[in-house]
Amino acid sequence: MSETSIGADDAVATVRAWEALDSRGTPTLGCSVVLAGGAAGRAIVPSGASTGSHDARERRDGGQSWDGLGVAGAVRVVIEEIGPALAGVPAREVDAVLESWDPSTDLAELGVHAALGVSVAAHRARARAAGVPLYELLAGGLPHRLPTPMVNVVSGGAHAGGAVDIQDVLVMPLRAGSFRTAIEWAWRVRRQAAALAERRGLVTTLVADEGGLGLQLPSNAAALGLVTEAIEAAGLEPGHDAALAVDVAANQLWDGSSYRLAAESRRLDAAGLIDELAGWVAKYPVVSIEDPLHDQDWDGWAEATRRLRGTQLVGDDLFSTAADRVAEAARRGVGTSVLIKPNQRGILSRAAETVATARRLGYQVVVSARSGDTEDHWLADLAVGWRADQIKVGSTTRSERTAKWNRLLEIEASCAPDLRFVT
Ligand code: 2PG
Ligand code: MG
Repeated sequence: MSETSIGADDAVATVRAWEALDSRGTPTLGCSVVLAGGAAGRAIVPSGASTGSHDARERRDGGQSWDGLGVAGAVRVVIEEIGPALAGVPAREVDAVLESWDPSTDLAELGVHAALGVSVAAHRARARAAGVPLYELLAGGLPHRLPTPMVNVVSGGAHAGGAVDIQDVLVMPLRAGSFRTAIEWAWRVRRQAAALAERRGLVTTLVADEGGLGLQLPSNAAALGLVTEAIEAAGLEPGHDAALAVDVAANQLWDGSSYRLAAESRRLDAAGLIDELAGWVAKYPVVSIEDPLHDQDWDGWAEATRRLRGTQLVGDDLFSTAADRVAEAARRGVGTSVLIKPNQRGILSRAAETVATARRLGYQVVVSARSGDTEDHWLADLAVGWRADQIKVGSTTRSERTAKWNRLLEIEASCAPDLRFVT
């Protein structure tokens, strides 16, 4: 570890960076920013497995160390270049400096690790200097609201060794009344899903990247059926108290000519996949579908938006948290909701611009963690500060997931009278 320092009140004084590990054991970057007045912020950067073609780039080292996955180069950039350049810069201008440093939309020069680590750490330092929580700093005076959680129950795809093809089957409490109750309901549903699966002789102790159950089920629809049953077994009414959300993560299924449902030995074209999804919506209480088609298929997305009207259609890989792609979607009448993953853009101000664009164009905002996440919980503050409608961080197990739920529970408990829970 090394550092750079200089002095002057709320200006950046010291920037440190180091290598860390994420929840999959993949190297990542930790960073701290200390201001001259002594206020400090730190951040660890997450990383995804299912990525979009427009995501900002990660710069990994290659070579022998950490089998090529290390980020020592990014650590060096923070310590030797970004730190000295930021010395004396007011903390609120850090993002602007990063933006002008690398104006490319994919952050090809700076890379996600260096940029996001510094950006989040600087925001936290600012909040500390102002004596307010990070969510308060980001809210800009607007009343706070807590997002509805989308909680992973059954995992598949790239997060669970392809146990089923779709990446997530999540439960979404609809009428919980408070964030705490919403998490308790989701917790009950996950427990019931595990109990039901156990009774059917399935192994439930092996969990996937995001803490969801990685079950060897006969079909994708069977996963939807199981979670629907679990909602009932938890004493809740499916479709009324709690519903299903699905992340198809279709980029992972697309092989260049068709969508491969390996668990069912089937191949579908876009129209076939849309039919399949429409069938699920008719049969199960599905209220939200993420990435129903791959991220280059604007026409397929437009068709899915028409066919699945009434169902939330979330763009993750489609948007890559980029404001211009949200604007393009609005022109084409595509999707209803934007997934916000800050590391898809790499600088908080850019992700915030996408949130603002989504709102202006009438899209819902869903803030999301990554499948390779960390014990750090800054995402929870972002979701509250940006007044997200929903948040998705994985299941109710595994510390990198519960860190975010726990932070939201803390925020609700600490300022409940000022807070509105979104349903
Ligand atoms: C997603 C995310 C989070 P990953 O696809 O929505 O679940 O996964 O971080 O692997 O992109
Ligand atoms: Mg996704």
